[in-house]
Amino acid sequence: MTAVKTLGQFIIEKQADFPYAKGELSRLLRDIGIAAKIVNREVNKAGLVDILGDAGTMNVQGEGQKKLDVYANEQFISALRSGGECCVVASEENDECVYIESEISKNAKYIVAIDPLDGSSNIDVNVAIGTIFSIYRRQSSEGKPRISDVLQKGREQVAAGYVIYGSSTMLVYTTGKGVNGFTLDPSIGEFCLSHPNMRIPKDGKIYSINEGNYVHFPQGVKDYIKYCQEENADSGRPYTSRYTGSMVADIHRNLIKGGIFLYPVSSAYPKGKLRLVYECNPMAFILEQAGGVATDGVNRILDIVPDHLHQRSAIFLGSQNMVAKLSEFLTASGLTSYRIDKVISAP
Ligand code: P6P
Repeated sequence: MTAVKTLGQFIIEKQADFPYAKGELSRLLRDIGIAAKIVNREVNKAGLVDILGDAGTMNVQGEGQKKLDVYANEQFISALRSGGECCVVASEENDECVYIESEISKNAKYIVAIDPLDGSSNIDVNVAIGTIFSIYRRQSSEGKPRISDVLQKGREQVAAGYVIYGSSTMLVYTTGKGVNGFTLDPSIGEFCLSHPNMRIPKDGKIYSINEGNYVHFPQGVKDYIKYCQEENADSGRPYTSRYTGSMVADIHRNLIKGGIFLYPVSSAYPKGKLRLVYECNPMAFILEQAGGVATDGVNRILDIVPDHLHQRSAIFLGSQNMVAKLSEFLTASGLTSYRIDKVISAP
């Protein structure tokens, strides 16, 4: 019986990976873990408490905010505010950045970008939802943090992770030295290491895309979908189509089993639907650290310079060989697509 290793123990143990760290990042990750447990408690009883249904407010995306969205946002911001290690929170649920200007945070050096409850349209139908977070070190040296501290390239992230509230609740994160997964044990109220050193298979047989938008997809994406659907025993095709409409759930499954997640541009979302700063970048960092690839079709996601906080991006990420095959179709259709051989392979 191997000893249980909690998230807290693991974070402290790995702190040695950062010789100059004085514990701030460790405490920041701990604060996020605590908020995740609080949100998990409410997610698990959402069907029982009058916490469902629209809160009547709209977020910056013009989407109806469900009460659980609002609650989760408040919990993460509150945990980050009281933890003292974060100076700015950029949240999907807030039009503008939330600057943390408390006495305890006056020397805080970290920026957190977060989608507090992604996939919230699935709350009412009991499909897995998630939290996605991204952590940067502030670049400005003094005074009020600048928006440039928030709009950094994804490759500047010092950590990224997600929480999936599903059949079990897991927290998966990276600090740039591989990916590790922790499952919440409700009997002790701790996230325990359950998936050490997660690696996505180089190949897979699952493709995840909302095929309802097929007619609006770029030709190369249409061609790739048809490739996935062809009968070819040698390559295990037709592949399996799996799509829940919850980015965290779809990517978590593909990370474990191998697969590709695609959200191309469409007529409804000419720049893509998913948000670069707090959805695409953290997921791209995690997938690359697990040996996968993440691109918008032309650029490596982590190399894109964000223009504004709620900027959207097309995204194709997952198993290297599947993204490479997609890129062949994008190139054949005339797009100067991203070349997988440029990918920085994870350790
Ligand atoms: P569609 C949920 O609203 C979300 O932001 C992601 O979690 C998910 O992958 C995507 O949008 C689903 O979008 O257009 O397929 O419903």
